[in-house]
Amino acid sequence: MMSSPLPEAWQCAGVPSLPAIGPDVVDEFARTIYGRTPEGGQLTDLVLRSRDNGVLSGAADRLRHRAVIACPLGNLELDTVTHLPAGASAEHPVPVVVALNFKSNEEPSAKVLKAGYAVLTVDYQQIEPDDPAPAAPGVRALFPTESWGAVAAWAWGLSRLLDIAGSIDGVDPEGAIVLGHSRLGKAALWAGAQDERFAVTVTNGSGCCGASLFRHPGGEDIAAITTKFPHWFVPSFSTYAGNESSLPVDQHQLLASIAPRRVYVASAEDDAWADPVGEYLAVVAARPAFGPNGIGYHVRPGTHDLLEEDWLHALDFAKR
Ligand code: GTR
Repeated sequence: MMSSPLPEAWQCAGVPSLPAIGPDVVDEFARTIYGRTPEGGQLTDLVLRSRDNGVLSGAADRLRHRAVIACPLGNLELDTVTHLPAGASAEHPVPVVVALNFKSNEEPSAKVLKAGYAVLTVDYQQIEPDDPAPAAPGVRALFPTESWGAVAAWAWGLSRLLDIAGSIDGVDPEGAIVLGHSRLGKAALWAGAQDERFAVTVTNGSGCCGASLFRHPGGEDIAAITTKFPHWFVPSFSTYAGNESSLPVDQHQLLASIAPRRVYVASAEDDAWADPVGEYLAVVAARPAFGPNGIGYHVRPGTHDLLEEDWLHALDFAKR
């Protein structure tokens, strides 16, 4: 689906070819950019702390849980919020969107819930602090593991949210959507590529190391992202700064690696730092890997944000 008319300049830009996608492609992304998300992390306890009826429209419901996840070197505790649409119950569970959030469990809009999905979310920094030298360690300190960046840690957290979804009455973990914006859109993409339980991956405004092509010039590049956010990736990723053409992969291959599961990419016209043209070209280049309606895209007017309309377009795609 290409839902908006595209700016004319985009239509003549180059589309890279899509190499054959083997099982080793995801390994290559792990080795080069994100680091390998380790196996493990077991949900051992889920305690309901509060339940508020009617906080949104009608009889929508909001559940707050404390989840305990046992990791090899200790426990991680998460304070999750589950937004249930009206009518969701143990007898009538609804599909779920799992999404990390920036602002301590912000609310999805009433229209999002009306679309019939539950939304399960947690503050992303409860999983891993977004800091090159954090005051308190995150989940990466709870694994005796080699190298994985914060984006991979957040992707790990998205998979744990899906584990949690399976223990909440009213939520059906089958057919789950993973969704994220910006740095959390990078994490959603990496989670979708690694965890086959996600039926639909939605990456919004994810830019460099998200949906946009490294080899399309414009916006943030490897030098900028690894200088400002060295903790997001494996340390050796910075050796590609200024040398994008030597990377063994590009982001259309990551999108394509998710097929035949489905992917939705969203851009904003004035989000130059995320390079919306590079995001669009990655979608076009990845398309041969997908069946009809396997990959969707929209670009809307405006700047870098995850708006209600972005949610609604993505959920509309997911329902097809
Ligand atoms: C920017 C960063 C982007 C994007 C964004 C965000 O500063 O350069 O890669 O992730 O932050 O997360 O809002």
